[in-house]
Amino acid sequence: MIFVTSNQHKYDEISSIMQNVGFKVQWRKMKYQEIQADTTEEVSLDSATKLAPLIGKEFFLEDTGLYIAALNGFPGPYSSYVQDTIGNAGILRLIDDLSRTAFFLTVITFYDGTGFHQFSGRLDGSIAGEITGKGGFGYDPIFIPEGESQTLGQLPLSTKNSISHRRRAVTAFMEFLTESGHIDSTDD
Ligand code: ITT
Repeated sequence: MIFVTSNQHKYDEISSIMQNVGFKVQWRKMKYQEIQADTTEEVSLDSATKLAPLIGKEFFLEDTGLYIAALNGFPGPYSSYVQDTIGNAGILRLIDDLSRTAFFLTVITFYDGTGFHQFSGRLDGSIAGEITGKGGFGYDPIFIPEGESQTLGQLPLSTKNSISHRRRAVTAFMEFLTESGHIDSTDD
């Protein structure tokens, strides 16, 4: 199964989750243009729709956003731009003494050769007081999952992979593949 992403961390997380249960993942390393839209679902579907004629066979991609309640869901679909501009330190400055409730949302879009299917996964938690931990990537050092006392930057990757937004989206995706009796033609 081809997974299109420019992000090595995403590939590592997804391939480890899927390969553990017997799905092969092939990395198509590609940076593609993303539209700015109101939801992560729209961004993910638009990207897949543009890539489908180029790839010409089944593949999936995913879009992830960090949604902060006190900022009305910002940065959400703008997470990539915000990480590249103000970064984690900028997010901490924006939140200041506001409520720290937040969640990650991953939306996978799968192209099955004719149509598109979406699967999402969410991880609730809160924004940490400071940037902590060297593990993970992106917003991980400022995000504490619900029920944990450390950030995703501090927790082992195996813990992140067992509870994450990405894990939940991938699980729904794999259930769909199994239930629909899907045979991966890229494995041949
Ligand atoms: P693609 O090529 O797959 O688009 P990307 O890194 O641009 O890779 P996104 O647009 O989905 O991916 O990511 C939006 C931002 O959110 C980006 O800055 C990521 O570093 C960050 N991010 C994504 N998943 C994350 C995770 O599991 N933990 C922390 N930050 C994450």
